[in-house]
Amino acid sequence: VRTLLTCAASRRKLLGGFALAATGLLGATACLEAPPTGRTGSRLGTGPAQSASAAPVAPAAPTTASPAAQPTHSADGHAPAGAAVVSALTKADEMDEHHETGIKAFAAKTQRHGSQPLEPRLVEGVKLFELTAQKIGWEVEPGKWLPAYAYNNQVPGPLIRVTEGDAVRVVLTNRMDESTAIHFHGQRTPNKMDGVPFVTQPPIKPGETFAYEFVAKPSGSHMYHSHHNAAVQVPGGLLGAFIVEPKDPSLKPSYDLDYLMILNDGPHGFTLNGKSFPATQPLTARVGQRVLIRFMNEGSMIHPMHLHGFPMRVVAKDGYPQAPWLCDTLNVAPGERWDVVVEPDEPGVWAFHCHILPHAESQSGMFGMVTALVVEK
Ligand SMILES: [Cu+2]
Repeated sequence: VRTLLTCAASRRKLLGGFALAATGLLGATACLEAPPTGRTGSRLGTGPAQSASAAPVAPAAPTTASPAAQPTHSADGHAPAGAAVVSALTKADEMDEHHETGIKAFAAKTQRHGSQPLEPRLVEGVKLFELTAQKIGWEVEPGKWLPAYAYNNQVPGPLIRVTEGDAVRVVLTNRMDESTAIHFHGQRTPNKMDGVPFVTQPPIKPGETFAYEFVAKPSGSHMYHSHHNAAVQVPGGLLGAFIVEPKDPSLKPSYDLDYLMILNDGPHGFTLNGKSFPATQPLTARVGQRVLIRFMNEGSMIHPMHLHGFPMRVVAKDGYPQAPWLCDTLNVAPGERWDVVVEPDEPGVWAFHCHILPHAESQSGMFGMVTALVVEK
């Protein structure tokens, strides 16, 4: 099983030819769009990525074109006629250019990525993981640095992977100017390790350290995140994946590649694994490989994740195995984890995005929850 990280080299190689493929992708996307209805907003002006809260973002209303820019319609009422053709084409070109620029920038480089595997120290049979919560700056898309909360300077926090039945100790040091606590979402911990301030423990104050100790169970795709000032700390970055491999490996679905897709929607905009398109990273695979994708929603909104080209076979919900079923759009609600397996049989660059379209695309092009599954022969 190759992990998210070991895929990086082949991902870079595949993307060498991405610009060409992306032109095709742009063409296909453009066909589905309504004709331009007004001036093209600037990327910074219209992208909900700039939204400063987790409140739902209303779809941008089409702006009314100025009378001078209004195309004169021909008798059939559809195509602009005469001089208006020139004006319409100019507008179309402008909008297309914005879209193309975004696609060509994919997968844009930004500093640092989250979900780096965290190696434990073995202390008397216990797997000890160390986390430090700190406020940092995070590059969500090229050049766009935003204030973030982070575990070990990453958004999402480091990937913790253990095996069912492991004795686990997660030691959290709080280097922030506010209190915090960690909840291991989906784990059946002793009550006092549940991580809810004033319910099961006092808040971990600035400068303090707290050790969470429990036996990892049940298996599956789980999460850890702050449970204190959580509507701010979690969208701000205090979250991570907590994967528990089953003790009995025969209970695992069979797969060749293992990808994480952590959704978030807060002060960083709409993000996949802490980055917004075009800085999101593609998933890469070869024809015939079985690709496991672990969706996790740490945001406050539902995100119907839609993969072009291939069905997704759902194999687990919240870490619990399910009788498999097929879909191409999967609602991932806040707090949920869904594991799916995809078996691509057709090479190409396949769009992969949230289907609440204002989370993924504006008149100035794609942004937010957009990535691609890049399939090589
Ligand atoms: Cu969405």
